[in-house]
Amino acid sequence: MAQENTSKMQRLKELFSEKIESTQKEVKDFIAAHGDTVIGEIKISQLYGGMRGMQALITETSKLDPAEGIRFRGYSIPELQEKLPKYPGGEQPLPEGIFYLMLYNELPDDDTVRRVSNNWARRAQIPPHVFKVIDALPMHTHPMTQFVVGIMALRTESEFKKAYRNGINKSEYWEPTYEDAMNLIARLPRVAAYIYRRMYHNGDHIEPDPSLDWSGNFAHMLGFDNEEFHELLRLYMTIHVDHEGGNVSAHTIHLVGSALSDAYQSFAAGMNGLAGPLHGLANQEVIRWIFAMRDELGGGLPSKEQIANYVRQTLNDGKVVPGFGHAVLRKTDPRYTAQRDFAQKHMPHDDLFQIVSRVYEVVPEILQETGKVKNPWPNVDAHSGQLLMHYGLTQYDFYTVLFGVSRSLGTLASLIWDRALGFPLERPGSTTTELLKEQYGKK
Ligand code: HAX
Repeated sequence: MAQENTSKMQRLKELFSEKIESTQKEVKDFIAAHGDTVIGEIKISQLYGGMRGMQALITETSKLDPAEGIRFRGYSIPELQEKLPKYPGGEQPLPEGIFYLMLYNELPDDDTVRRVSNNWARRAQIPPHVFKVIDALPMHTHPMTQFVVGIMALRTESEFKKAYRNGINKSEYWEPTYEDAMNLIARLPRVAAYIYRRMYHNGDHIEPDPSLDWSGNFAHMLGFDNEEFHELLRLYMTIHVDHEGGNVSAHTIHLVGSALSDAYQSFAAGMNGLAGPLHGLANQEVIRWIFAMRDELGGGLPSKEQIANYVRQTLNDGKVVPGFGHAVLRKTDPRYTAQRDFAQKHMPHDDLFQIVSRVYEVVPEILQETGKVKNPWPNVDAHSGQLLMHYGLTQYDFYTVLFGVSRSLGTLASLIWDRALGFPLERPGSTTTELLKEQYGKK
């Protein structure tokens, strides 16, 4: 039995290894032919402005178009909702499918997705010390901190770490990275669910059900066995996977990985970035902001005028309106639209959905009035909390952990490719204001 399991896992890995050589050649030939081509210019304002708009990274798994939104290996979210395999009787894509697409650059069929599901289920064993380490943290530790601690505790299992110590040849780096990435993806839902049940259900933990798909099992371990919630989580886990390479979490994982830190170290580093309020933590901040507004206005559905006043107050207090704006996008985030469609189908009369919809009607115009916000439209985080609330996942401090579990799929697929393509240590140059003034200040 153990032998049969190993050979099934081997087949997915062999399939990937077959892709490497041709892709390496493609990239090498392209660099040889076009390596000196200039693709843009860098302005001084970009150095001070968070490098917006600078093309500086190669990330194969997805590309973000400001006017259109995210495409994963060329496919938009609505296209993936149509083309990716679904759970029997379900309508939402299985995240196993988008992972396969990102890693293999091919749309999987039902059978392949089942193999990915089974592969992860077989890898999902967590060593007991990981739970002990999490249990040692005070209960008021933020769930994202517990998540990062859990990931670092899992690092005892790193295959890359062992292989490097044993002197692995650099041409083989991808292999233990693949093992680490697959093991980590398989184990993250269990770690996340453990934190959730520890914090909010008196440590009443739920055993995994390996017969379920990856996100169905995650929902089950969180304590949600309603099939509609499983569908929501499949959608959630699919749309949060990746957002090209420059966002804080993906970029951090890529950067730390370039030092040949293993997948556990790299992913934990990225999760600390996701935990920032301008990035993934915005999903908890949206709900906190809406609840604070509702409380201040005495409950119920606020009028458009009341919302407008509250938004203006937020801006006057020198705070951001969470869930709105984006560093790259210049339209309503298609990930927001996918969640809105889900709400319209499954819970059109939900109270919180009414508020989220009304906020959408009011906020963009006010942000536009400021004259400085480049994208007044809602991003992915403006909607996700409402959907989770509807099904009873009300502990919003936990929301960024869900985002983090999903983000493993895109960023770790990228990390495997980083090692397969032999990407070097990332080390851009920096300069000083004094030097810039000396060089360019007199022109
Ligand atoms: N509310 C108030 N002010 C905002 C704003 C918002 N939602 N979005 C942008 N601005 C402000 C910026 O703070 C900046 O102000 P200053 O010039 O005074 O510093 C100005 O408008 C220009 O910013 P920008 O160029 O439009 O946006 P950035 O690329 O600098 O920042 C952010 C992009 C996402 C960080 C920004 O829009 C923001 O803070 N949004 C709210 C937080 C949020 O929802 N974050 C999640 C983003 C999606 C994501 O990563 N999810 O994980």
